[in-house]
Amino acid sequence: MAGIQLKVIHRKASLKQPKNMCGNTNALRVTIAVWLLQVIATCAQNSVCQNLAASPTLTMFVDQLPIPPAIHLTNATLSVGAFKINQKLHRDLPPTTLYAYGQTISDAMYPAATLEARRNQPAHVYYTNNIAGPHILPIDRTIHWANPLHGGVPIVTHLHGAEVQSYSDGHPDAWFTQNGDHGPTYTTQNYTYPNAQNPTMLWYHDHVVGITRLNVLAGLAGLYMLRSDQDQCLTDLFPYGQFEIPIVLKDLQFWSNGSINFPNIGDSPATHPQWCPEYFGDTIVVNGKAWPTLTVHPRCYRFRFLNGANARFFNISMSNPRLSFTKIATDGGYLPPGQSQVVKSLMIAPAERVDVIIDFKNLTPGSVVYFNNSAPAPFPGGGFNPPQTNSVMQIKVAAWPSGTTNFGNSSTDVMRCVNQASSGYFPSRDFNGSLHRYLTLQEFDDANGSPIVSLLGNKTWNDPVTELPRVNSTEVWEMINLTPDAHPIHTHLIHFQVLNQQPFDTTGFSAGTCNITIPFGQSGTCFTGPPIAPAIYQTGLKDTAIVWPGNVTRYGMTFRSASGGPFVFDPTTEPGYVWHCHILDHEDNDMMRPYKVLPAV
Ligand SMILES: *[C@@H]1O[C@H](CO)[C@@H](O)[C@H](O)[C@H]1NC(C)=O
Ligand SMILES: *[C@@H]1O[C@H](CO)[C@@H](O)[C@H](O)[C@H]1NC(C)=O
Ligand SMILES: *[C@@H]1O[C@H](CO)[C@@H](O)[C@H](O)[C@H]1NC(C)=O
Ligand SMILES: *[C@@H]1O[C@H](CO)[C@@H](O)[C@H](O)[C@H]1NC(C)=O
Ligand SMILES: *[C@@H]1O[C@H](CO)[C@@H](O)[C@H](O)[C@H]1NC(C)=O
Ligand SMILES: *[C@@H]1O[C@H](CO)[C@@H](O)[C@H](O)[C@H]1NC(C)=O
Ligand SMILES: *[C@@H]1O[C@H](CO)[C@@H](O)[C@H](O)[C@H]1NC(C)=O
Ligand SMILES: *[C@@H]1O[C@H](CO)[C@@H](O)[C@H](O)[C@H]1NC(C)=O
Ligand SMILES: *[C@@H]1O[C@H](CO)[C@@H](O)[C@H](O)[C@H]1NC(C)=O
Ligand SMILES: *[C@@H]1O[C@H](CO)[C@@H](O)[C@H](O)[C@H]1NC(C)=O
Ligand SMILES: *[C@@H]1O[C@H](CO)[C@@H](O)[C@H](O)[C@H]1NC(C)=O
Ligand SMILES: [Cu+2]
Repeated sequence: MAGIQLKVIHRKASLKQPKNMCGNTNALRVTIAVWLLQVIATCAQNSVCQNLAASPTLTMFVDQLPIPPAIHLTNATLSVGAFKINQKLHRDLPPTTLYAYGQTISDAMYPAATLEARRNQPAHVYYTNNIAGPHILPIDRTIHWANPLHGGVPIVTHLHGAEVQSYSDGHPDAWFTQNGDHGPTYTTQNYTYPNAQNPTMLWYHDHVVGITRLNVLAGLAGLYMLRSDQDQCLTDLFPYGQFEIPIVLKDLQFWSNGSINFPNIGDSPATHPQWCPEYFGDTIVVNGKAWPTLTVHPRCYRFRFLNGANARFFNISMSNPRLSFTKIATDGGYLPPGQSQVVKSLMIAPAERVDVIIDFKNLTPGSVVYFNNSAPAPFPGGGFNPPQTNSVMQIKVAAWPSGTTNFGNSSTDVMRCVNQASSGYFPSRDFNGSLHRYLTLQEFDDANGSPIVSLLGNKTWNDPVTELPRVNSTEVWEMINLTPDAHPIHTHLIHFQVLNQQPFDTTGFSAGTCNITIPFGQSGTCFTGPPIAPAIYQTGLKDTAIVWPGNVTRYGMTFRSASGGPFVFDPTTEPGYVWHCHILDHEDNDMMRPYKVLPAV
């Protein structure tokens, strides 16, 4: 960044309105002449941030919603490889080249097979890399990235939401390539998952430093279901793939030949030739099909949502106002007994999960329901919402086949199972007297007002570790958002709870004319209002939560297992953990920090 004038921005949207680099001379304000010439010369094949050629128009609701197959983890080590594949993502779209996990190249797919784990039965997964370079998406070599000596496509897999020892956590520098190059914190490809935590839905995805956005967008992602005896009742009522429906949301943009259209000219190309602040596609893909359709019968279904997008937030609602979501679990497990939430919309930021029951019992066969999306992109400012991104998928209600005798259980039966599943996981937590850490979220611009980097705590990924909590301790991390965007901030190893959020004066804070440690109402405070209880979508045990602009969001963190007991492994060993923004374009540049857990005193 030497020589670039850094300017902290406060109120300007990080995403400028789409600018037409190819047609609108007013937008051609790239200051470096070389870049200007390259842009003009290569306009036909290149695409610029937020100005991608529209995807081919695809007929909605023609493909069945795919259900990823389930693989049950056993005591034997499961081998999971990363492969380059071609996959049809819509009836009318030529196959798309993807990277995907599989046991072999022939069963590799996006999303990958769902791994089924049993609580307290440790599993071993041996990851292999079968992908030769060059990368199918453009790498930006000016941001900090793996940069393997002999080329290729580095991978490393993180099991998101898992309580694991850090050598199995998919540390961003623990990457490896097909031909044996590896990053500085690499020690093994044989990962151990203790599965000792609360039952919940996790997901496994790539986490390589500097190219996570490319590897995940290319398809390296799959679900991981951790089940226990305690939620067996629910598992029995809602068998996976039949009445338990995983929903992996994502947005992509396509060329007419089916390839992913990813910008290869950045927003501030003189600084970063490719990097863009956020990737948004105009096509909504669910479980690997664009705008799919699902047929249900009139009964209760369990839907397990994951936002697997790089940057797009989803706010999901149903087109039939009589239907509601009964939310039973979040990232870290079930809501406490009796605290399920009946809601009309689901706000889901990248990497967040929600587990809901929907009762279709009172719908007449032949009815059609849509899952719609209303979240502005970027969130909450908006600017990239082509109308088709408001449609997600279709659900058709079909009559029971003749001869059916089991019409599903009553909602009373369902809630009895929910309460049974959730009992016992909620150790009381008290954050009074905890250590508070004050951590800024900041975005920096070039002289033209284009974003070039985002930081946490004003530190880069490479700066020495500053967050050093102790085993068993509680801490409050105050996320001070100075940017115009909401950021889904994710912590590895532990689940936290959002304690509250509080509006503050971002300008005064940055100028140093007010103090963020002085309570609202007292002289010198930065706060402009009292703390506000977490929104309904911020409640429950979380490993990723929405940190709104203009607010300080407080994470109550306990450095022991979310199930209440101690970790069943040593969390203090190398290479340690990370916390970061889960907008993958931000995480890659440079909104990610290492953190390490110290022994209890
Ligand atoms: C698998 O390991 C568990 C302990 O984690 C043990 O109880 C069980 O017997 C093992 N099963 C087999 C088939 O070896
Ligand atoms: C992976 O590690 C586990 C535990 O250390 C071991 O039992 C297993 O054999 C290893 N698997 C491979 C393929 O190395
Ligand atoms: C698909 O089309 C794009 C845009 O013309 C091109 O850059 C890309 O190389 C094509 N991909 C394949 C696999 O032909
Ligand atoms: C989500 O959408 C619903 C309408 O469907 C709206 O009432 C709600 O405010 C939205 N949530 C957020 C956080 O914007
Ligand atoms: C929801 O999606 C359906 C199907 O595409 C569409 O007809 C409807 O207008 C959408 N509703 C909203 C509120 O966006
Ligand atoms: C589900 O319904 C069946 C049939 O009425 C009943 O036998 C069973 O106990 C119910 N399951 C639960 C978990 O309530
Ligand atoms: C901890 O703080 C909360 C809210 O500030 C308060 O309601 C509660 O009484 C405190 N608990 C103890 C043990 O001091
Ligand atoms: C951020 O860190 C730089 C040094 O790296 C320092 O010059 C600057 O004042 C810091 N800004 C804030 C807001 O702390
Ligand atoms: C953490 O706390 C629990 C209970 O409070 C205790 O049993 C355990 O020994 C502690 N662990 C360490 C490493 O201090
Ligand atoms: C804010 O106030 C605290 C004490 O409440 C003090 O330690 C700190 O130095 C102050 N910070 C600034 C920037 O004035
Ligand atoms: C704080 O966040 C809320 C949403 O939770 C938002 O409505 C409000 O505008 C934010 N406050 C400021 C000062 O930006
Ligand atoms: Cu971010």
